This record gives sequence, C-alpha cells and structure tokens, in this order.
Amino acid sequence: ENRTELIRLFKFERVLNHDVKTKMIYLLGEINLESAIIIAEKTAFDVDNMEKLTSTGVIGARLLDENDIYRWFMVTLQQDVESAPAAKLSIIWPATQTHIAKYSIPRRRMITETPAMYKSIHLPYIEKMRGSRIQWVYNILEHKVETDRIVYENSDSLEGFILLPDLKWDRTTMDSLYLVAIVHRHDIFSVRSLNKTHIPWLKKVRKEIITNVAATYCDIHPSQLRLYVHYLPSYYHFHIHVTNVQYDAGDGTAIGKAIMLNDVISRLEEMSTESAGFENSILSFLLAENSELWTGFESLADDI
Ligand code: M7G
Repeated sequence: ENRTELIRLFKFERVLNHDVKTKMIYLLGEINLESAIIIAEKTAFDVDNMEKLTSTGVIGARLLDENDIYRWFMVTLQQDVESAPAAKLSIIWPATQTHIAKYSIPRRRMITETPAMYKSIHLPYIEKMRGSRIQWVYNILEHKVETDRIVYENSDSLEGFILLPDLKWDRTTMDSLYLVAIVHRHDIFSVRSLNKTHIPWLKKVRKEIITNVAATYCDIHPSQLRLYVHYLPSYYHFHIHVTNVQYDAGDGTAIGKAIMLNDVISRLEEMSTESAGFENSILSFLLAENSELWTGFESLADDI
C-alpha cells in the first residue's frame, strides 16, 4: 500500500486552525468518506547547509521593494523531498470528534480541580477516553509500530518505559529535539495517579532518560533538556515529554498545561503523610470549551 497516496485522496473541507507564527495549518477533510485531519508545517532552515542557499538554493526571486540600503524579495527555494523538503505533513485518519476539537481554534477556561471533581467528572471521562484513543500507545509498547525508532527501552513491566521520537519532531533538527517516554505500566493515567511511593521510580526514569538522550545525541547536554508532563494530557497513559530547551513548544509548554517532572517529584517529596499523592491535591489546568470534559465542569463553573 502506498501511504503517500493518502495525501492525494484527502478531500479538503475547511481550515480548523492556522498559525502564521509557527507556520502551521490544520485542515479538516475526508479520505474515503471518513474524517481526516492534515497538519502541515513549513520546515525550518537547514542551518548546516546555508552556504548553498544563496548560490544554488534560490531558484527564483522577485524584488518587492527597496529603500536606501534595504531591499526585500520574495523567493522560491530549491526543494527536494530527501534533503530539502518544503513542509512536514501529518495525517490523522480516521479522525475522531476529539481530534477535530483538539486541532480547532480553542476557546479556553481555567479549571481548579479538587479531588472530588476529579472523581466525579474527570475519572468517568478518562475511563471512556482510554479505549481506542490510546491504541497508538499500546502499538508502541507492544513493538507493533515505530520499533526502529526506539531510542531506548527498559522493558521491565513495572518500572520500564520506551523512549522514542515524538511525532512532532522531524527527527533531524537538534534544536527542536522532541522525544516522548511512554511507561510500560498501564495503571498511571496522568500525574493525578502519582503518589509518594512512585518517587524512587520517577527519579530512576528521569535519570535513564537523560543518560540515554545524552548518549544517543552527542550534541545535547543534560542541561539542555526539558522533561515535563501535561495536565491535562490528551492521552491518559503516563508519558513524559523530553524536548530541547531551545524548542518553543507553544501551547505544549503553557502554564496550565505543562508541569516540570522535577517539580512533580519535589511536590511529592514535600507531601507529609506516607501514602499522600496528587489524588488528594488541587490541580489547575486549561480546558478547551469544545472538549467533552468541559460539559462536565460547566455546571460547576461558578464554584471553579
Ligand atoms: P499529551 O500530553 O497526551 O498530549 O502528549 P498533547 O498531544 O496535547 O501534547 C502526547 C504526545 O505524544 C504528544 O507530544 C504527541 O505529539 C505524541 N504522539 C501522539 N501520537 C498519536 C503519536 C504517535 O503515534 N507516535 C509518536 N511517536 N508520538 C505520538
């Protein structure tokens, strides 16, 4: 089967979101009568090959204007899918309503979630969401897909995890290095499930990630890595985001979404009783109004 054929089969419906700063566009459409989303991102400049840019790389140029010592042009750059691609394109197909909501222009609310709200509103939602939506996670953990991409694996069923490139990374630009560490155990949905007993494990995982990233990508020093989790995550199977500190992950590092792994560990350490954990904490997060979860919180909006 020719996967690139999928791109041609995509029937455009509408733009879900467009960001001129990140040069990304999110399109909704259909492939074989099922909803599909295309995420397109203009590629970054290849800093290692800049000497070629002006000599042979600019194949067409048009002067827009000039003023004193300043001149500006619109240009066409030499493109080639192997060494100089124009854009990175991701396809989600078939896309669910949740995917469509996720990639649409968001209107957001701030939620201050108490343990009681977590149990009555959030947990039932998680149980519903965990079904087919995290199949991709299980596929990775069971070595069915992306196996040749694995950067490091600790295969212990309780303490282990798989570290591999996040789909957001082009797998070459070091400044935008983005990996994700997915734990083997299935009983931790998010930071909410963590308690004091997990501290030694979290420290071990953190150390293993840092050591192995530094060993694999020699240009990266441990002090250039940012390890964090999302609350809310999109996928309720515990995973850690690992990025180059140079990379601006936009909403992915927003206050109200990203929590540093070190801070997670410290907060657990500061909890006084032996069995304490985030299950008993108040956690605040941003929530999109078009998320199914918002319908649960909406009636409580005055208490939040
Ligand atoms: P999250 O915090 O649950 O949600 O992170 P977010 O998407 O709101 O950040 C899940 C992470 O897994 C994200 O950084 C995704 O880009 C990444 N991801 C999602 N999928 C479906 C895949 C996949 O199939 N393969 C890989 N390697 N990464 C994925």
